[in-house]
Amino acid sequence: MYSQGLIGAKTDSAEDQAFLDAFQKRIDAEEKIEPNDPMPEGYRRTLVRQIGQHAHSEIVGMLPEGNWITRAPSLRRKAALLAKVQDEGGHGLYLYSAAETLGVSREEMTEELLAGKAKYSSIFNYPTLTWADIGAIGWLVDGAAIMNQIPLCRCSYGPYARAMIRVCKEESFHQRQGYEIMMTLANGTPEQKEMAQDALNRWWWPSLMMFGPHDSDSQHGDQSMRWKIKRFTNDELRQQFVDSTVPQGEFLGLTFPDPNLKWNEERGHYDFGEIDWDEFWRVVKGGGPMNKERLAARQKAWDEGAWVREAALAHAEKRKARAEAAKMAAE
Ligand code: BYC
Repeated sequence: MYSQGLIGAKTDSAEDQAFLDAFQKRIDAEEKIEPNDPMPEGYRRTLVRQIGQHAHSEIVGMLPEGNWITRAPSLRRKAALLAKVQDEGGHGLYLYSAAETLGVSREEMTEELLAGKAKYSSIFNYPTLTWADIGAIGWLVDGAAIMNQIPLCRCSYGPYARAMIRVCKEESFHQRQGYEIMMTLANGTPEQKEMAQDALNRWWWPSLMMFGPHDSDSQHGDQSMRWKIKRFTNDELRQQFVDSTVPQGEFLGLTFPDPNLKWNEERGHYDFGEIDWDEFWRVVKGGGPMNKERLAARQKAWDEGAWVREAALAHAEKRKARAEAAKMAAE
């Protein structure tokens, strides 16, 4: 399996135990780490990997929903969906900027994505087949994203934590617009209720996969918890998501596609069935239903935007040359 996050890595950092201990002391004291602060190379790489993956997820995540903007059932739904998809684009931009504070450029991150080296969330490799999928994405996918991202507002790295505050506020509007679509369908005609149920059937398990592998298989989990990049483990967040989402589904009168889902009085949590981890790793490694299409769409956007990047560079060079000429003339 490939691993991202090596871009821009320095190999010459001298990190003796005293340096690592002093850094951990700052983390344990809940101090925020800022871009120019000394930090272990592993901390920097972990953040570049996670923030880069997060940024790519937001941008690739515009594709499944963007697919339905022209087919939204009313002007009101279209306006809300347009705003949501634009918000996701904005989240990608804040996150690329947060990652850039760690010494990696957006171009490098994009090249890693297009080369298939950088990951993005597995959830965006599933197709959006009906309008109900837009409801299910808002309700479940944004719901899972909020569960994961609220604790990231307390991440030890300042720029990531601060970017998450606005992102979470916007995700909360996204989740409500999705749930409202599901509510309308679930209370509509039998065909509409069936569409809502079908969307729940297809999106439930992939939404649980968003939280990553079991804690026992999470490569980065323990270290990221020690560094307070992550505040909860993958399994803890998944359980919180199940506990808060099941009553919402029951309120809609829908059934979750998991015969093992039931309230466990003793634990004070819902028990649920085992995720299909073969499917998870297949999708993560590029074998999901939409992986090829998603990367092809990003490649096309990157190629078609080349002239904009070139024009911006040429403009910057002209301005610099003009400023230099004016300075020389003044001397
Ligand atoms: N999909 O050691 P682990 C959104 C990878 S978008 C793909 O547990 P970690 C939205 C993981 O990267 C929100 N890959 O990793 C947008 C690692 O591989 P590498 C997206 C996954 O980092 C539009 C390996 O598996 N949210 O809100 O400790 C519309 C082992 O995992 C996945 C974020 O990106 C996955 N699901 O924990 C609507 C949140 N899971 O890197 C909504 C930020 C794991 O060694 N990210 N992998 O090659 C995180 O919180 C953490 O990175 C994760 C994984 C919990 C996802």
